[in-house]
Amino acid sequence: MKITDARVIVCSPGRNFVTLKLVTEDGVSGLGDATVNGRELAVASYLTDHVVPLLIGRDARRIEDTWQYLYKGAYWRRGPITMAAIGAVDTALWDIRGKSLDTPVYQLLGGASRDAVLVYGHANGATIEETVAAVARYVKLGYTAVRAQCGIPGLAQAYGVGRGDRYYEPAEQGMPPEHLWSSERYLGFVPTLFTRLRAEFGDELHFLHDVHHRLTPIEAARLGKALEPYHLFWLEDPVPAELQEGFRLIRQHTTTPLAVGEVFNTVYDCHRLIEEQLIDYIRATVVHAGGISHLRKIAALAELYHVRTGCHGATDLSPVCMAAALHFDLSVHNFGIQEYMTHTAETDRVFPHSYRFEAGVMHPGDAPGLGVDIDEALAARYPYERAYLPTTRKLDGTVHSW
Ligand code: KDG
Ligand code: MG
Repeated sequence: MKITDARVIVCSPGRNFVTLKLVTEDGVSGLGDATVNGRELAVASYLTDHVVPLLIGRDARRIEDTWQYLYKGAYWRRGPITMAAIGAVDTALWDIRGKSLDTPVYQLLGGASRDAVLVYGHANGATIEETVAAVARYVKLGYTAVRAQCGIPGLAQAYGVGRGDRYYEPAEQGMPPEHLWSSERYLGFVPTLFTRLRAEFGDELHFLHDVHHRLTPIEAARLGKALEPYHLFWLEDPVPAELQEGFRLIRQHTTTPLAVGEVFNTVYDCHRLIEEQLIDYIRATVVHAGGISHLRKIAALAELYHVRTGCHGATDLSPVCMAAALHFDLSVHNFGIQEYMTHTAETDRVFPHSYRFEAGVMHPGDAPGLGVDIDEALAARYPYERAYLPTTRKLDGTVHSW
């Protein structure tokens, strides 16, 4: 089953996506997401200029061998661009395998370990009252797990808070906007938000919160401790995670569960976090961590250490990645939760899919392969538009992690 065609489709139906489409000599096609938010064309070039020539003529059934060939054979390993490109090839090959065997991908991954996949939605508001109202809307839709973000008094912008009623979409056209940040103002305010949310919604609803890499370990320890009475499902990305051992300090001080990993590319970014049980949830996902094959290896290591999965699922991960994540989530034993942000109607039209949401859970559907397609003619009507994620500075002008 030789690969005869491989092409990269860059489109912007509401936001930019990079999609790899592989076609075999039998006419079976497979899709992989290769989107890296704000650096899309770098992955498109990596694929078109360097990977596609290596794929033509290869046996589409050799998924693991192709992964190793692209990883070890490149000499220059790891990094978000390389791993997104390898992840797209891997995902497309699983899609092809499922379609050629007429079975959904999760059946190839060991079958369903659960009936459906628990997801969390994003509630946010400029004020606590707006956030309370947003959480109530998610509860009404059947969600039992909700991420809550809120504007911080004294700061003009806060991570995770959208403009007006729009869902949150941080990338913007033009030059990157600069946001101001104060850890002091943030740390003083966040416990107030969760006091109010627990008072309003009681004890059962799962609450999650994303710090988005902004604190130092000792600040994160203080926040985790302050939030213990509100028993969060998780506190996400409390610090930048290049320094894995930095999590020891946080862990010594708080029982608030920790989730990390949306920017991780390989198991080497998280093996110490997992083996020392410094985190509770690993948030690596299909597109940015080398595809379904590599993500399964991360999950297998995590399973040994009581760490569960919590795949990143923001809107910059295309419906192709969302579908792949749901097949993975349904199958791995140590699944924890899946992030779910709905895409725009244009995006959903460009990527018709069989996955579905109902009452707080999702299912990938039973279509052969991933159950997601791309309407290439429609995609061509939404050309790429340069967009950047924001950058952050502290109040004194020092560059800070966004
Ligand atoms: O591209 C960046 C986004 O994917 C990220 O900011 C979203 O942190 C995020 C999340 O948890 O969804
Ligand atoms: Mg996050």
